[in-house]
Amino acid sequence: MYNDYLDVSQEVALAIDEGRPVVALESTIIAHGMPYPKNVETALAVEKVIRDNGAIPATIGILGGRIKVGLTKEEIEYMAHAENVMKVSRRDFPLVISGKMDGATTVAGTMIAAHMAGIKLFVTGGIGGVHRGAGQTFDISADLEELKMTDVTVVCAGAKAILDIPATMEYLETAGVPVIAYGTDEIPAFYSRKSGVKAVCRLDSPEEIGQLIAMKECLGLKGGVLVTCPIPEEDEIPFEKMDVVIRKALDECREKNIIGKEITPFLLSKVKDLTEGKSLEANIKLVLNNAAIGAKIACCI
Ligand code: PSU
Ligand code: MN
Repeated sequence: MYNDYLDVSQEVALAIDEGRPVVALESTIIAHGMPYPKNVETALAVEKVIRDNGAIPATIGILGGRIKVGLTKEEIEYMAHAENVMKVSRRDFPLVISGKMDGATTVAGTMIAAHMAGIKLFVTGGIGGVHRGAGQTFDISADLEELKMTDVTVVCAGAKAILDIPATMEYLETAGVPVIAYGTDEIPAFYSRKSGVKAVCRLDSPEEIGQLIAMKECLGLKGGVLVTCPIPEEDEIPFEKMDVVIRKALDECREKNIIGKEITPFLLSKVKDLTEGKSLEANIKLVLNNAAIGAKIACCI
C-alpha cells in the first residue's frame, strides 16, 4: 500500500483528522523553479501566509524514497540547495521511491501525494500546460492529465506565458476540468493579469468557489478544479513585454536542444536573466497572493 511510503507530519495529520483546513504546497518550485536562497525564503513566507489566513500548510516532497507531507523547515532548506533532487511527476514516482532517492514534486506529483494524504487543496505559482509548438513536439505537461483524474483543487496564477495558453484551456475543456477565474473575466497569464482568453467561469469569492468544489464532489465527477488568480496589479509585467522575452528564451531552448522535463526550469531561469530578476520578483508575489486566496478557499471546503 502507498501508506507504507507516506509520512504525514503530526501537525498535518491531526488537522486532516479533525477536518481543519490544510493547504498542500509543491517542492519543484523550490528545487527547480527558483534560485537559492529566494526559493527557501519564498517557501517559508508562503507557509506563513497560509497560517495567517487560517489554514495549515503542508509542503510536499520526497526524501530518501519517503513521500513527505508537511516538510520541516530544515527539510525545505535541504530541498532548496541539495543537488540530485529529481523533478518528480507521476511517471517518476516508482523510480524515486524504489531507488530511495530525493525528489521535488511537480504540480502533478504534489496532487498525487496530497490526495494520498487526504488533502483537498493545493497552492502553487503556475501549472504546466501545452507548450508552444506542441503540435510538433507533443510537449504537454503531465499536470493537465493529473487535473483530469485526481480530486484536488489547484490554486495558481494561470498557465505560464511560456506556454500556449489557448491550447492549454482547450485541453482542460476536453479533460472536463472546471477552470475558475477568480475575480476576473480573463484567464490570467501568470506574470500578467490578462491573456486574451476569455474565462468561462468567473467567481468572486472563496465561498462560491467552495460551493462549486462541493457540487463537483456531490455529483461524483472525478478530477481536479483549477482556480486561476490574477497577479496583483502592482506586481504584474505586461503580456506584450513578457512575450518578447519568452520568444527569446524559447529560441535558445531550441538552439540548445533542451528536451523533456528540463524545458520548464530552463525557460524560467532564462526569463529571469532576460528580465534582470523582475520575473522572479513577480513569481514570488503571485505565489504569496495565491497562498492567501487558497487558504481562504480551504476554509470553505
Ligand atoms: N510554476 C512556477 N515554477 C515552477 C513550476 C511551475 O512558477 O517551477 C513547475 C511546477 O512544478 C509544474 C512544473 O508542475 O513546473 C511543470 O513542468 P513540466 O512543464 O515539465 O510538466
Ligand atoms: Mn514537458
